[in-house]
Amino acid sequence: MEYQAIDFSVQDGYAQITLNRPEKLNAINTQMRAEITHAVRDVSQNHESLGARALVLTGAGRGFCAGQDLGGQGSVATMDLERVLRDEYTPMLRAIVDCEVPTVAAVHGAAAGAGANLALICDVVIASESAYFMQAFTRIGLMPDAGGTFMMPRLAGNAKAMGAALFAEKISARQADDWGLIWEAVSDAEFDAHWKARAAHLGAGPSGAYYALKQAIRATWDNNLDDQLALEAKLQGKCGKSRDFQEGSVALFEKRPAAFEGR
Ligand code: LHQ
Repeated sequence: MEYQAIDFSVQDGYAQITLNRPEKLNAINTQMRAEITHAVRDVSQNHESLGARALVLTGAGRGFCAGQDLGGQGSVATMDLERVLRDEYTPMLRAIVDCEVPTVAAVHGAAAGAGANLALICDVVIASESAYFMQAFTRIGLMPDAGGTFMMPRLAGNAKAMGAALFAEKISARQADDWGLIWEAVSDAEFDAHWKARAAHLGAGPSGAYYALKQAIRATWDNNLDDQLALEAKLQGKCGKSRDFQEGSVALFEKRPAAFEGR
């Protein structure tokens, strides 16, 4: 697939999807959704041959993403939102959640509406200090979508999820960090180097263990304790047979960093 609305690259052991409609604050249109979905599935299925043990989502220009492309005046009136969400957003969000490598949203500037929730559904969110997250929906007479009503209460609790949705205010990166919405907020000056170092760390990591822990942590939302303990045992059983576990345990006793092969 030839990408137009995104850029796609692989470097330092990680793949990178850059939302690339900076003149629209990377607002998401049908084309961008299709391209993100395709690229995420490609990374998930072909991460070994691509040499990518992590996937970063980031935005070109001065922000991460302003959510659904609302087009010009009047153009949303004809849009069938239920269809767009069901047929276009859901497969994209599912692909991200199911991706076999860790997903990292590197967020600077605005992350608004579906753009905020696209970031929040990733496994790790790293934000620059001046970034903000906005459940902008009620400002235009909508309710949060794109997984926002699922992720927000689970990450920040019901009180913050309700307030963020009802008041649709900007939540600063520091606030998002304090609430537990994101993994970390870092200074603007350090942001680029920092998320790249994080991504490269994952890019040199034990990808079998990463995939297993992703499955376990996602499953805990639906499981009871017994189911979760059983799942941990099954997944750890697999990790225990990996070359990376052999290497990791040998390296521990040899007092050197492990050189993981990602298998
Ligand atoms: C935009 C957009 C945009 C197009 C800025 N679209 N152009 C809905 C419907 C269907 C299915 C599924 O889901 C959804 C959920 C949604 O995501 S609904 C949309 C939710 N998002 C919003 O309501 C955010 C709208 N944008 C804003 O409130 C502001 O742009 C923020 C606060 C994000 C940033 O403000 P500024 O930094 O002041 O930037 P700006 O407003 O000047 O925007 C820059 C340009 O981007 C501007 O174009 P222009 O030609 O005037 O320079 C905007 O028109 C354009 N833009 N958001 N969603």
